[in-house]
Parts: sequence; structure tokens; C-alpha cells
Amino acid sequence: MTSASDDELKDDDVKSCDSPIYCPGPFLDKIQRAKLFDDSKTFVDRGTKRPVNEVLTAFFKLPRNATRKTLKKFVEENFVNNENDLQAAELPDFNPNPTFLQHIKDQYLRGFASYVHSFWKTLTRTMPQTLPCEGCATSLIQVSRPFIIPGGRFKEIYYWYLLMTFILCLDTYFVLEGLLLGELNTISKDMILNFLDIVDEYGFMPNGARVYYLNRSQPPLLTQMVKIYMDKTKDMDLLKRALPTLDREYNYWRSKHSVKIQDHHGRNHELTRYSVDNKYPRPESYHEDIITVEYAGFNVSKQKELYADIATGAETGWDYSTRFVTLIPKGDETPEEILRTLNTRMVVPVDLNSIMYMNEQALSDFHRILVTQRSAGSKQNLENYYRDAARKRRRSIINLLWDEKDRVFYDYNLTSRAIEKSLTPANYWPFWAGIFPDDFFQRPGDIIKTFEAIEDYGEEYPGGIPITMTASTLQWDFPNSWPPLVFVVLKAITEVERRIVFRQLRERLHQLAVTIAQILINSTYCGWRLTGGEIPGILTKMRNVTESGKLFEKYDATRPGLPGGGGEYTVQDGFGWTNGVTLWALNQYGDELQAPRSCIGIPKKLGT
Ligand SMILES: *[C@@H]1O[C@H](CO)[C@@H](O)[C@H](O)[C@H]1NC(C)=O
Ligand SMILES: *[C@@H]1O[C@H](CO)[C@@H](O)[C@H](O)[C@H]1NC(C)=O
Ligand SMILES: *[C@@H]1O[C@H](CO)[C@@H](O)[C@H](O)[C@H]1NC(C)=O
Ligand SMILES: *[C@@H]1O[C@H](CO)[C@@H](O)[C@H](O)[C@H]1NC(C)=O
Ligand SMILES: *[C@@H]1O[C@H](CO)[C@@H](O)[C@H](O)[C@H]1NC(C)=O
Ligand SMILES: CC(=O)N[C@H]1CO[C@H](CO)[C@@H](O)[C@@H]1O
Repeated sequence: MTSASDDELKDDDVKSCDSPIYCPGPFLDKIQRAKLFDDSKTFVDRGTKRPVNEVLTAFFKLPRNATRKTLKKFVEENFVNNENDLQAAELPDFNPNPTFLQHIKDQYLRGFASYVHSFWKTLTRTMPQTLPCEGCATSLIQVSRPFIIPGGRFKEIYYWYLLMTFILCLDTYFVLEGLLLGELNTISKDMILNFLDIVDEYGFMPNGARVYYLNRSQPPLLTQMVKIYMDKTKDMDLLKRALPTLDREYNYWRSKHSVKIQDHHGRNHELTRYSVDNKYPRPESYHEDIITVEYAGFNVSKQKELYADIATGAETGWDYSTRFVTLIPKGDETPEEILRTLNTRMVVPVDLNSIMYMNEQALSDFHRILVTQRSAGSKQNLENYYRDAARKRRRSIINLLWDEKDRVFYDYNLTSRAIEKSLTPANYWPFWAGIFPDDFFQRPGDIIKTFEAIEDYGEEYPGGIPITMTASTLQWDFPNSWPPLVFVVLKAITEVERRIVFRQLRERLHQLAVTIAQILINSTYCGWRLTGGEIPGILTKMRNVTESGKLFEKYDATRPGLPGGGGEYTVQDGFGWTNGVTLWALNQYGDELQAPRSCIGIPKKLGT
């Protein structure tokens, strides 16, 4: 018997950050405290020019009171400036004119989609497989196949961004089955294989492909990537390669991130939360974290707690947001003051648990498929094991996170032992996952109530659904609108819509989805247009613009086309997930969307 029960979940071998240069220790502390670069990430992204032991020897010979200038010189002498350490690569099987473009009615949107589709070519990279010397170090986690980068500051592959770049495959899930597939399958598979290799090596998927990210993960979407890839390709070889690794990743999450909760009826539940075991500044934001933590006047144990909550905040993918803090902002706090009240590990996030549920269902299906393939019963129980885990999780999510009165799911707050009544697009994730309370579809009037907030956003915010209602200056707060979370809402509406029998209600929801999609497109299209986007033969470039069309990682919900702001770095363009979501929406609602007639009236001055 190989029945996997909860007790058998092993605390799997997980490798942690142990580089003497890129991970917390005396070396990193000294260099990063000196704040040699504007962005702490600059240093940890540089590889060494000489063998690590020589670099360390030279470092420990420096006087203890070495000046900033001396340290800067030391870094210049010992580290390469490898801003461009990833190499541009050819995007395999690229077809400039995939079929889905023809399903977009509006010629401007079609031209726009064509541009976005072609942009993948500029985001394709490989990693150099050789270092400047024997014994040299780099923080990059090596992967052997090409991949798509998000763009901007993020030069390496990031975990949860990746699902979004796979949405190209997801297009075909709805309408164009198999067509796009023929073109971008290769890179999709390469990226999945890169991830699987990393999980095999490290025991989990780190936040990004750098050793300094080895203490935390990000929303666990690898199983979903395999799922949408499988839905398109039925590639059994890939599934066989992937499944043991996906099992292992699932075990990592169950064993390291589970939390037991007793409800008011005394019933026990197990759900998942983000939780990073960490007591140091994040290597890539070292100086920033020191200011947040050391200048706060906390005692040492409280400082360690805060470092853990900061790293956990990065694990959520929402770095940072008032969603995870205890402070009720008055509006004049500095970002540091807000972050000092992070309570990340005590939040049981509704989106994370939805993803875990989707993974449990997918893993159950995968085990069933492979068993059928082998026509043997040996792994049968894993199919049931995951099915059972999904069933339990669904019950727990409904028992603990559903609010009967508001008719929406909320996060659960372990500190107050109650739901946290604040609404973000993430609260709709369970619907995407197919989790509905038993009476949901019997109460059509209440379904309107569930989506009332989205209807209001649609009327009030012409630039996108705001991520929260709190204007805090943190980047996962108002007024920013994040395309992947708009995608979640659209998927949620789609899942509800297709289960509804009442025609009028179905149409109302569909109209809502089209409005939300149109708003998304208004923003991404105008942002692109105002930064020099053009369509050969159809639309000439706006005068006085030197750039050639940008998509941003986030937008301003109040002003369509303008990038969002706030947070720890300047707004990034590129941008993997925005491109993915834009193409998905253009395909999904392609015959109902229109290019905004004019992007004028939108302030011309754009962030960079
Ligand atoms: C560093 O310390 C040494 C001896 O402790 C002293 O001679 C030197 O002047 C100091 N340098 C600076 C820049 O403070
Ligand atoms: C440190 O501070 C926290 C709250 O600020 C307090 O609860 C805790 O008791 C303090 N610990 C020590 C060892 O003083
Ligand atoms: C959770 O509950 C505590 C205690 O009621 C409260 O202070 C806090 O603001 C709540 N929210 C979060 C995200 O911790
Ligand atoms: C736009 O270009 C014209 C001519 O090239 C120039 O006179 C004008 O000042 C420019 N306007 C802006 C806002 O840069
Ligand atoms: C999209 O932008 C156009 C401006 O060209 C505007 O007329 C339209 O109302 C916008 N659509 C939505 C849903 O906000
Ligand atoms: C996920 C991970 O690698 N976590 C590690 C973070 O670092 C601590 C020690 O500092 C390890 O115990 C964790 O396993």
C-alpha cells in the first residue's frame, strides 16, 4: 500500500539560501548596508569576476572601517557588471500571423494584438551556461532552456508571473483550440521543464530564479501551467515527466504552509497560508528592509518577526499591500510605517487556497490519466488522495471564508479568528476554481449581489478594477489596477456565467465581463498608443513620442492608459503578464471590444 495520508507528508528536503555572497551573512550585510547602488537588487544580481574564495579573502582584508568609496571600488574590482547577463534568444516556432488575430473584429485592436504577440520575441532569453572563471559565482539559478522574462527590472524568470505568460496557451482553451498551440508550444514546454528542473533541484519553486530567493516561494501555479499546457497538447511525455515533481511541490506546500483552524462548531480545518521562515533583510531589498525594521525601535525578537512577515509579504506576490497589515491608514504614513504592521503569516488568503484546490483537482486528474495509461492500479490511491483533499478544502473554504450576508469569500484572519471583511479582486478567485456554496445557483438575486462591487468598479474606474480601496502608496493598493487580478475576475464571471440557467442573468454577467475587459483594453491600448504605439499602414505614431509602444505591469484605475505607481521600484514595462492578459481578453471578447476612439484627454505626461 502506498496510501499517502496527512501523516506521511514528509518534510521534504528543501535547499535554502547558503551562498556566502548572495545570502544573509557578514559579507552581504556590509556591502548592502553601504548602499552602493540605488536599488539593492543591483548588487546581488552581479556575478563575481574571480573565484569566490579569492573575493572573500580580499573582502576580509579590507579595513573594518572601510569607506563607501573603498567598498564601491572593491565591488567594481571583484564583480562583473552583468546587467545583460541573460542572452536574447530566438522564440521558436514564431508565427507572426496566428489565427486568433483574425477573430478580433476591430482593426486597431487586431493591430495592437499583433504587436503584443510579436513582443514575445523581445522577451525571450537564455541563460549563459558558463561563468567567467572556474570557481566564479553568480546568483542565477541555472536553467538550460529558453524562457520569457516579464520585462523591465525583472531579468530572471519569476514564479507567479509565469502563468500569465502562458495565457497565450489559455486562449485556445476557450476558442482557438490547437491553433496558437502550434506556434508557442515549444517555449511553453521549455519553460515548464525549466521549472520542473528547479523543483527537482531545490525541493520547491523559489520566488525567482536566483539563489537569494531560496527562502521563499510565490503563489504555486506550476501545476496549473502543466494543466493548461496539457489541455492543449495532451503531451503524455510531459505529464509523466512532471507529475512526480508536482507531487513533491504539493507536499512542500502542505508540509510548510498548512495551518489548522477550529471553527465555531468545533470542527477542524486545514488551510494554507504564506509563511517564510526568515529573520534577515531580503538580500535583494536589504537596505530598504533595514530601514523598515531597524529604524522602528523594536526589540530583537519583534525585529525577527517583522523580517519573516516582510519575506512572507513577498511570497504572496502582493509586495506590498494593506491587505496584509493591521494598521488602518490615515493617509499620511510612510510606506515603512505601514510595513511595520505587516501580519502576513496570520492571514489565510482566499486566493492561495483557491489555487491549492485547483491543484488538488488537477493532480487527482493527472494521476487518474496516468493510471489509465498504464492500466495498472498502483497509483489509484493518489487520485483519491487528492480528490479527497480537494473535497475537504472546498468544505473548509465554504465554512470559514464564505460570508453568507455579503455573498462573497473573504480572507480569514488568524489573529481575530474571523473573516477579514475587505474586498479585492482576489476574493473572486474561488469562483474561478469552481467553488460555490451549495445554494449559490439557487439564489439568482444574490448572484447580482456577489458581483455588485465589480459592477460599481466598472462604472467608477475607467482604468481598471482597483486592487484595493486603500490609497496607501504601496503598489498593491489603490489606485493601481493589476491585469492578472482583472483576469481572475473575468475568469470568475465566466465560470459563474456558464453555470447559470436564467438567460437574463447570464446576459447581465456577460455584459459585465465585456465592460471589465473593455476597460482593461482601454488602458493597455491607450498606454501603448500614448507611448508611441503604431500599426503599419493603419495608425501612425503620435507626434513627439520617441518610444515605440509600451505595456506596463500595472495601470492607474482612475486614468486609463497611465501606468500605476508606488512601491519599491519604478513601474516596469514589457510586460509579460499584461501582454498575456491583454491577448487573452482580446481573444475571449474579440468580437465585442472596440479600440478607444481617442486616447486624448488623458494627460500626456507618462511615467517612465
Ligand atoms: C580606519 O581605522 C584605522 C585604524 O583603526 C585608522 O588608522 C584609519 O585612519 C581609519 N580610517 C578611516 C577612513 O576612518
Ligand atoms: C518585544 O516587543 C514585543 C512587542 O513590541 C513584545 O510583545 C515582546 O514581549 C517584547 N519582547 C521582549 C523580549 O522584550
Ligand atoms: C486581523 O485581526 C487583528 C485583531 O483583530 C487586527 O488587528 C488586524 O488588523 C486584522 N487584519 C490583519 C490583516 O491582520
Ligand atoms: C512637438 O514637436 C514640434 C515640432 O517638431 C515642436 O515644435 C513642439 O514643441 C513639440 N511639442 C512637445 C510637447 O514636445
Ligand atoms: C473606453 O474608452 C472610450 C474612449 O475612447 C470610452 O468612450 C469608453 O466609454 C471606454 N469604455 C469603458 C468601458 O470605459
Ligand atoms: C523555503 C526555505 O528554504 N526555507 C528556509 C529558510 O531559511 C531557514 C533557515 O534560515 C530554513 O530553516 C528554511 O528551510
